[in-house]
Amino acid sequence: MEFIDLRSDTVTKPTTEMREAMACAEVGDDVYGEDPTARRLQERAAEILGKEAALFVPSGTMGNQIAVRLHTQPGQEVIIEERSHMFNLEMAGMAVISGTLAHPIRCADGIMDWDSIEAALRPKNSFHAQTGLIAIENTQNWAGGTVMSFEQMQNITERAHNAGVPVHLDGARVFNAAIVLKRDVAEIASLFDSVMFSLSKGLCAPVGSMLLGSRDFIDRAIPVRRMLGGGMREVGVLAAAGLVALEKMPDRLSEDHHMAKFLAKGLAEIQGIALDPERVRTNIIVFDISGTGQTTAEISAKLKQRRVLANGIDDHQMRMVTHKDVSFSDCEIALSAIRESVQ
Ligand code: TLP
Repeated sequence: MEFIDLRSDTVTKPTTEMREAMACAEVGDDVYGEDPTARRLQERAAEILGKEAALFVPSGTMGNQIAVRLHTQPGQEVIIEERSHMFNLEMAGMAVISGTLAHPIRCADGIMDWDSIEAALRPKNSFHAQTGLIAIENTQNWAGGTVMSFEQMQNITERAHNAGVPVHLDGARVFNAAIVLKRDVAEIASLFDSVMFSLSKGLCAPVGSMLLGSRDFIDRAIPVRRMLGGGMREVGVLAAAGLVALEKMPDRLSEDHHMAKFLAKGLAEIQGIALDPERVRTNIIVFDISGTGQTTAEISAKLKQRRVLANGIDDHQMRMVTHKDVSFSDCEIALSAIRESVQ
């Protein structure tokens, strides 16, 4: 049975071109640094993002957590938005792996601003854990794919650097942000000490993310990746798909944004759903279903019976994500299914 899967852009299947590239990939043992395809992917990612070096990692979570480990000392704090992936969905990794404490702050639309960050910065004394890192997520997933402006990123990173605090970008969907901001991803990446972006979300690769930073940062990231079990062997079969993702897929992400806008407009007309479609700028829609008198779990179950998959992020808020493997007509079907499900 075919489902219209709006749970995430992580569900995207690799393209035919990716599968062909995987089948023919030149490979070697990457733990010895001998996989030519993984090396090519890393070089191309560094080039495109304008960073000195890049590292292929199995997941975005691992990329983010390596960054925390390298930027911080045990006993330090990481300032982060309350709805961020690194705070909510990475299994308290920053505490377990790096001995750091998340210092979450709540900002409108999940978009951090300098005033809120400054208020959370710890004074340099012997009473407080020191701030070791600021982590920004752009686009911001759980707040509904919201986008922090270039100027805001510039302001935050500049002031953070003046305060001696590094800034990491969880740019799982940085290519989506770049489209909305009409900026090159390299301009965005240049502001940050390190960047993680995902190949396996809207870019449709089956597996993998990239961690980027200075040459020294990436040299130090390699043993941490190994410690976390991310040293991979003939990984060129995956990197080959990653290369196609990186070279060919960013250009089509705007289609996902148009589709999300279309879906959001339809959703906003349904009684019991609270959503401002004007605020949907990328491929993620988060909407409140409290007005239907049902929980997200109930609605998800009804949608599933109608062959539409979508999950709640809590009891009241549902998330729908558009991607390559759904179409405008799928969105129309999903809208009918949700109309029936909320009644
Ligand atoms: N996000 C997934 C789920 O884990 C929620 C999704 O379906 O959106 N940063 C951000 C902003 C993310 O959205 C995700 C994954 C990650 C990091 C982690 O990437 P992976 O899943 O590769 O570890």
